[in-house]
Amino acid sequence: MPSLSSKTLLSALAGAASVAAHGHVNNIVINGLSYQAYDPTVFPYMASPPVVAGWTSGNTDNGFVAPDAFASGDIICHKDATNAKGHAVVAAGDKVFIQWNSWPESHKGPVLDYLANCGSSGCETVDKTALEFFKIDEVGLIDGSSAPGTWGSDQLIANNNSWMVQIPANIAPGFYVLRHEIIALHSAGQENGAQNYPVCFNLQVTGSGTESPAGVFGQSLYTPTDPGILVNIYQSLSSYTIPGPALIDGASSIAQGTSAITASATAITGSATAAPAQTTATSAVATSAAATSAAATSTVSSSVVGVSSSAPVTTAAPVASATTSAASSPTGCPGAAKRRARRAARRAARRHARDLGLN
Ligand SMILES: [Cu+2]
Repeated sequence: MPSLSSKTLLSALAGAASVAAHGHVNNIVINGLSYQAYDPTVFPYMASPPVVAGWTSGNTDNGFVAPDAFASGDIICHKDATNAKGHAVVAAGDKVFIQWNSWPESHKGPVLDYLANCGSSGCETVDKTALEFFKIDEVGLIDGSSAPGTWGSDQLIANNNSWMVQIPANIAPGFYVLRHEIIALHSAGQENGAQNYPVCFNLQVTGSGTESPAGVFGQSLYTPTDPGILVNIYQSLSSYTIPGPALIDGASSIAQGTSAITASATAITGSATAAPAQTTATSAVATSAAATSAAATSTVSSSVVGVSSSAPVTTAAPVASATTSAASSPTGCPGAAKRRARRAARRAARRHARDLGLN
């Protein structure tokens, strides 16, 4: 649409595009139980959003955290994230299936997973800046022979926009934040061009493991010039250095696959060791906010790829798109820095529109 290329319209378009084409995590599945995630495109507009195991976050546009925010709290669990008020239960050694609602093919890059121990009081009140994350899973460049290569993100898309991560069997029982992340590298050839999409969940890990691995503060995970952050993927690559610390001993990135949903579960509150409450049988999932996981229920259990086609309805999203795309990048910086940030956000929005084939 060449005649409509005013900046305003462009960023509005890009905002709409990012709602349609970017993604967020819809739910996680543990041993057949589906726990709803925090939906950043819907929950902020609800009077009383449900208590879930996913941390709240301010990425109402399904947007990203840029490298110039790597030292800020936003990199930990996404923009303005606050503690989830509930948690899911998982045994060490078990798998967590993380279901995104969609992911754009152009947004190639690594998929990473971390844990951080919250201490005995649980993760619902922990100070996120005090969390020390250790890495339990990473998949970067799978095949770089033909630019822009095949990446963890491509594996995620091929796996029904979902990711399977194993909680290491040697981890001591306790309350942990699971930090899952995709880093999109389509614009990473220039500084501040990478895009981090982190998302956090509260887990109670049970079992008889004994390890308490050392970790890294979220604000210290990456720098803007890490070789895996500032990298041009539009050339054949023989190797890629996945950013962040090394995997802990005992962790391994497992083969991808699906996790059939047998019931939906409500996040557990408080610090008691409780069996997860199964609120609904599979057949009854379709009530209220679980509409999207109902789609997941029928499709995932029959092992067909198809959740994303019906899931991203997210009707409330367009409310935010036009305004948030430009204004929501780096927040809280006064004057010139703010204007610079707005310009950067507009550039990013234009890049997105281009990437997504809108212009
Ligand atoms: Cu994007």
